[in-house]
Amino acid sequence: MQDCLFCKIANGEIPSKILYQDAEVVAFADINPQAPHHVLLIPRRHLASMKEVTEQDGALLAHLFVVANKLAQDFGLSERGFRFVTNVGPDAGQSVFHLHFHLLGGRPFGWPPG
Ligand code: IU
Repeated sequence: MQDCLFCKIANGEIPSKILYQDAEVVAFADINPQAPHHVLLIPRRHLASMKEVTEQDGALLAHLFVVANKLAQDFGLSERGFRFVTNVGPDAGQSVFHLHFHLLGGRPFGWPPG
């Protein structure tokens, strides 16, 4: 999608620290990390948020979760744990309107989130 920051990151128009990519998904380091490990995982296909996800996206999202698991393992987060979240809309603080999941780890997190 034109003028979408994360589409531009996914297709290499805007540089980022890419940690994983394939035909369907891209994982890159968050520019403003909130934990020792803070990675964003996105589908290449533009979806504005989780609100646009349908049954047809099942395989894509399963794949994205498997990639996230693999990255968490690679970062050594499997034993202590990690957080995997997506923000949807204003109350959740969504600021970029291309579906993305935050993979956060390397420190303890509070619950409920602020
Ligand atoms: P949010 O869930 O929409 O609030 O998350 C957007 C994230 O995108 C946030 O953590 C930003 O630090 C991150 N980000 C980025 O990694 N690169 C950018 O150029 C911009 C935002 I703008």
